[in-house]
Amino acid sequence: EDISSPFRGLGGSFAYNALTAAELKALVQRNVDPANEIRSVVEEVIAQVREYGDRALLDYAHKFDKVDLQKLYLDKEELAALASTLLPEQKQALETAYQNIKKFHQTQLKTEDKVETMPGVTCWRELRPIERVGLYIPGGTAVLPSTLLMLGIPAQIAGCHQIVVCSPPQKSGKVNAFIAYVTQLLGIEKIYLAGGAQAIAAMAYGTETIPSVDKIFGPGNQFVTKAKTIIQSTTTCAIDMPAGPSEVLVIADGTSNPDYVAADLLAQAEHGTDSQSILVSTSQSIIDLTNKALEKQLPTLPRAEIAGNAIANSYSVLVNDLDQAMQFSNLYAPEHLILATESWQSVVNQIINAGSVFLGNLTPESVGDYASGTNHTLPTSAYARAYSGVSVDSFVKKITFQHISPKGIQNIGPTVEILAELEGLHAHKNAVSLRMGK
Ligand code: HSO
Ligand code: ZN
Repeated sequence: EDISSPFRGLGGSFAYNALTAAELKALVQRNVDPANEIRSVVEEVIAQVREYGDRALLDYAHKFDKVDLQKLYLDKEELAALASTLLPEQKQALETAYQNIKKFHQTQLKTEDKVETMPGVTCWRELRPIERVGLYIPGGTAVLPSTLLMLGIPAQIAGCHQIVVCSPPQKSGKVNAFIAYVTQLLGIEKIYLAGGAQAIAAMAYGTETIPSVDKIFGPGNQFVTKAKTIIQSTTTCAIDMPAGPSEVLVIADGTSNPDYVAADLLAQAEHGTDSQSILVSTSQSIIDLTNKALEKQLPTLPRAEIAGNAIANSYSVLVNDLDQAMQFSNLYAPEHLILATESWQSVVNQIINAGSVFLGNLTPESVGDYASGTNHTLPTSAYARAYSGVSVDSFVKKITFQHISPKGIQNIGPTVEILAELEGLHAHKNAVSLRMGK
């Protein structure tokens, strides 16, 4: 932290009415590719993993994770030994989260009705799991076992045949014990010890030890994200979504509690110095009180330095009313939106762009991050304008089917014949005419 400019809460403060259209656009702009300069580094990592497989992964573990691995995975027994070190209340908390997330995601698996578009012409969709999926669970400054729950549970519900989990090894050559316990809840028997861009390359191309997959999920640092976008455009392996720094937008009015609002802004800020915590309020005094509460709460946090930097890079926006707040929020398209107001019901319908929404003064983002049931893998960097968060849908394909009966071919045949004719595609026309008995 810079001692010449003591922490005073949110770094920027704007008034919505004073902003020009161009200023507004600049304010909601996130740098969608801050990591372009690391492309060549990541391309080199991918090339090494393709060429040398396990050997490259062991070398990278030595170089980046500072550990000499004997093998590139932990098996069921090793995971069980790690998991056994958890306290009973820790196991209980992970189990409660597991149950809630499972309950919520199970309802997403729906069978669709068959539709008879014309007599004898029946169309429908059926779900099939993506066969092989790869889940990346970051290590780094904060290990996130909750992310394994958020990705593993929908994969399990979807019925994916093979779930490959990669996580960077700790200096002990193991993974965090909480992650090990979650593998037990999910019935996953192996964790592959690979991190960073090299883990993504391994799951995309496969190595002697790590199987290749059809789709890769999970957050990560700039190197991981860059690797995901590269493999998405150069292989048939898909990815969940482009991931940027995490963000929250809190809408507050005279009915908000500034201590709660500050706590929510800090919860987001402690993820990383590049996190964004945006406060949009109808009340200047709530903004001032929130900044005071930030000053008070920040020094109590173990990750104060990270959170303080993120808050200093964030801002508040003063608006006339909740309608204007929603206009700004929809433009920003936040990953997380908190409606910290008693009047949340009056604005819910106006939400157009957001990843996940938290309603009222007693609903912090933290509950959704861990345990309420919703998924925390969400679109950042304004991708919420077009993307949804991870769900069971992300782990399935929806295949369309159709069946034509003898009556059906007579009913639909003439339409197809005419359309084929007007496109000049006579083989298309014939495929129908023959079946009509012409
Ligand atoms: N807020 C993060 C998820 C998370 N929080 C994991 C705590 N652990 C991104 O949505
Ligand atoms: Zn979080």
